[in-house]
Amino acid sequence: MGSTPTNTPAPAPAPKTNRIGLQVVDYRGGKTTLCAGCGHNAISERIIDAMYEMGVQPERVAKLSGIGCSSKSPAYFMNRAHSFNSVHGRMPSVATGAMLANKNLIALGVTGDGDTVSIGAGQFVHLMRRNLPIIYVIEDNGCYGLTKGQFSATADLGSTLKSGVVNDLPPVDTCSLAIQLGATFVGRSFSGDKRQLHTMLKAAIAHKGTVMLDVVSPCVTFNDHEGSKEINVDYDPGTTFEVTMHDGSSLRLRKLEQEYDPTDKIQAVRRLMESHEKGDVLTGVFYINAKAPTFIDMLNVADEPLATLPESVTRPSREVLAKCMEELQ
Ligand SMILES: Cc1ncc(C[n+]2csc(CCOP(=O)(O)OP(=O)(O)O)c2C)c(N)n1
Ligand code: SF4
Ligand SMILES: [Mg+2]
Repeated sequence: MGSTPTNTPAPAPAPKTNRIGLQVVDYRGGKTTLCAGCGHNAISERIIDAMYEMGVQPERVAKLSGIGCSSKSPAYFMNRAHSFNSVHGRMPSVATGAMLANKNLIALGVTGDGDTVSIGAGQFVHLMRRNLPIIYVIEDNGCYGLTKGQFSATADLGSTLKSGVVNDLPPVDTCSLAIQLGATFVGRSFSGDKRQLHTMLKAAIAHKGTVMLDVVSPCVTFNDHEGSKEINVDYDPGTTFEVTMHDGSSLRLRKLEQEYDPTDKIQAVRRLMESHEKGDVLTGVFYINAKAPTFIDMLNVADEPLATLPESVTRPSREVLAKCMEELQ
């Protein structure tokens, strides 16, 4: 007698995993509370994908931020990573302390244009010149989203608020500034450019030193309704793309050509300035220096991270302390 054919369903395919055996869900975070269509949400998605694809152990990552909608976003990716939401504009000093205490961490700073270029300008300047190993992402919307959309120092000259107020101050270009100050991997992208941002983040994860990525990230503060949609763009290297923003204004993105040489610092600054003159927002990786020593190298810190050294090594003995006291008398 032949066996009765059964209709057993085919076994479900094994979930996709990365090189360390984790699934993409292992890189997700809490549900976002940011506005629908906010560019910051798209950036969180790209961080999740890039970390997953690069097979980064989530527990090695320290997510660091300041205050702002952008600075809230680390709550929406990589729940398994460490996280520190610091004071407005002060994330760089917390990041520096964390990395000096445990150089095995992968520091990922997520900040806003207000957090970085307004209140945090002093801290930003000194972070960039130290080449601390960190991926520093500015979610740049040209305004203080969290406190109702006032202009930030990256807002374009002549841009207008819904109230009619016109910005009459020139913007700070965070990328030129970072290059001149000493950052060793500097780029700009657009939150809705999945392809470019994804590739840029993966390269950033592989870099040793300060990565400064300025990601133009539209704020829908003044246009936050059910129809507010994420703005997606896809354009080729060497071409321009005109984006219409939520408030009706437009932005002309220009992507660096494939043959561009990112090791030439002077050219990088010149290209940024020339694009600015033309009214273009240049995107791509402008500058890379893979050879510069990092802040950790310069300080010649011990191989074993300070955070995991036993007390017997970090604490001077009673005799040593007594000797110090004697010398002070
Ligand atoms: C010391 C201090 N000053 C001012 C504020 C008020 N404040 C909170 S967020 C913010 C600006 C945030 O702008 P940005 O960093 O660009 O983030 P976004 O919300 O646009 O993502 C300001 C001024 C604060 N929280 N702390
Ligand atoms: S106010 Fe602007 S920056 Fe903040 S969540 Fe909404 S869209 Fe994003
Ligand atoms: Mg902002």
